Amino acid sequence: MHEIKTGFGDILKRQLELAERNYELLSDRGVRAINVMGAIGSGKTALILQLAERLQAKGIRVGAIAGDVAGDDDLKRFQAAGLPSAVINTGDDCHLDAHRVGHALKDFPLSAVDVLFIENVGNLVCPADFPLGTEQDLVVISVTEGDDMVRKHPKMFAQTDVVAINKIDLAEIIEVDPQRIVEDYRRVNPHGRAVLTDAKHGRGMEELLSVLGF
Ligand SMILES: Nc1nc2c(ncn2[C@@H]2O[C@H](COP(=O)(O)OP(=O)(O)O)[C@@H](O)[C@H]2O)c(=O)[nH]1
Ligand SMILES: [Mg+2]
Ligand SMILES: [Zn+2]
Ligand SMILES: [Zn+2]
Repeated sequence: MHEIKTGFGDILKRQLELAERNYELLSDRGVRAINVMGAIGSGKTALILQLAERLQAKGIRVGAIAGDVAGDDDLKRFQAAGLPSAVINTGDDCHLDAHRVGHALKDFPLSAVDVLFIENVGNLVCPADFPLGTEQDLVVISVTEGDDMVRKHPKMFAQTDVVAINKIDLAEIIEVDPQRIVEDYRRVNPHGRAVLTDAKHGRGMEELLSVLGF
């Protein structure tokens, strides 16, 4: 991968151009990409695997790119599910960016997929500032993170129109009311859609797919 030699002020502008390029490449190849963001352990990988299974049952071919600081754990989960997949290890960076994704797309078998999930690095802060060139964004939060995730990260939720509130099977146990999270989300993003999910047992998946437009 080549270095981009620019001052800090130029980085976001350059990233926007690269995101635009990714978007064009993906639409030229007929691939619909979804940037899946959310905290560490919120259930991003589990949710992608659940959605992939259901999409494949509808005859839609699915691929996945795992974005992680290090390691290939999520890559192996995608591979075990038979998905064309790749990993982007970001090293020091706590987010994916359009430059890294562009390089990954160059090597990816795009002709083998209709939908490409790009799992971002786990955090709710800087991924909000780095568009990747995907058609859609999805944020996954879990009730186990507490009921204040939306209030603490208004930017991420204001700009993301689909949110999965995951691990609802654990809501009662940890005494978090998912409806509070839904209400917070409505406040920062009145036209967004929140879906309650349990990616471990596969609940809420059909509704989430429908909200995503499948
Ligand atoms: N009980 C429960 N566990 C879940 C749910 N979704 C994910 N998990 C578990 O939470 C852990 C982290 O999930 P993972 O998909 O790796 O999260 P990621 O870091 O966001 O990709 C795993 O042990 C999953 O099995 C859920 O809805 N309910
Ligand atoms: Mg993961
Ligand atoms: Zn490059
Ligand atoms: Zn970051």
